[in-house]
Amino acid sequence: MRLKTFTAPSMGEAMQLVKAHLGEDAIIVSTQKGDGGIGVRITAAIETADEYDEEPDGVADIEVEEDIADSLRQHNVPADLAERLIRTAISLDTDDPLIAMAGALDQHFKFQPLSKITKRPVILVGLPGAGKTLTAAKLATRAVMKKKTVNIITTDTVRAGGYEQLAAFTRVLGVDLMSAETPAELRDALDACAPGAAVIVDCAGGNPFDEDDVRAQVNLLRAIDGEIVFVAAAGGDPIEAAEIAEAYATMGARRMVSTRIDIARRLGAVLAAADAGRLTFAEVGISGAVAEGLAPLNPISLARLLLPNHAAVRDEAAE
Ligand SMILES: Nc1nc2c(ncn2[C@@H]2O[C@H](COP(=O)(O)OP(=O)(O)O)[C@@H](O)[C@H]2O)c(=O)[nH]1
Ligand SMILES: [Mg+2]
Repeated sequence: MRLKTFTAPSMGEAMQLVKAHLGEDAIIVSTQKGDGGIGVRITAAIETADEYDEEPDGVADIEVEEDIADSLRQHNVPADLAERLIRTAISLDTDDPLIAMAGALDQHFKFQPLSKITKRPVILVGLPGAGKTLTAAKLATRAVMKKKTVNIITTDTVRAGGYEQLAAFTRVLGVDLMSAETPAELRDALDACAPGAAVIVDCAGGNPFDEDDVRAQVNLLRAIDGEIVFVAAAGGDPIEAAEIAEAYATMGARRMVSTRIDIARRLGAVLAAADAGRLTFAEVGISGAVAEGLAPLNPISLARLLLPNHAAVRDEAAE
């Protein structure tokens, strides 16, 4: 398989580039907005000659279908979502399970990394222990490494050690940390941030099924114009993850960070959450370390996580 990414001012021009470079048989794996929201970026793939097998028509399709169905089952992806993904994967008419999986993921989900966090404050919400504070520290580290000014506001003032945990990171990074308990304090803290700074708001974990908790969280979220990002640890029960994601989507979350992807052995809950909450995949937490512990997700990297043996199997076959 050959993968190539093309950037052009419009979809039509990008498609022309794909055809010119990879030919008519190219399969579109993902389409995204270009950098800064300008233009279009298309990733396309083409199977290389040595990958064509000599099996009769239809056999390869069945193998792809089986590979994808097996991996979705192993990951505990809910049956209805798995069925939709398999149907799309088959329709792409490719012999390569990785391309089929990536293409299906691209059609069913949206992907947009959190790299451009300077415009609106990024507000991290989710269950207690989801990984919000570590994600805030990772985002701040990334901004500092790019020499951007970053301010962090924590609303986790009640829990013992809530502030201290973050302060330990921000001291090392030399980043300003403020705390805000009420909507008015949150507005004040935002006003006090450095002009043009990237702002990250680390929220206290709440219970999305408790009316009082939800009201308090929503009041804080409404106090400022921020991008609400749902943070959830990968693994666990897919149905439960879907219900939690839906609850946070109702509170205004549009993107999702899945943490502890390095620990999780089944990603059904991650897919089910994004599907139920119609959440855009932003990033994944790939380690407990602050530096380099966060990675953007795209259809291909997610497909690789779901088909972990695929690359190894193909490499073996090529030997
Ligand atoms: N291995 C690993 N650990 C993580 C990751 N994200 C968070 N953690 C750990 O998960 C625990 C809870 O994280 P924390 O940020 O305090 O959660 P919060 O309650 O949502 O703020 C901590 O021990 C973190 O170090 C990750 O991506 N990988
Ligand atoms: Mg926290």
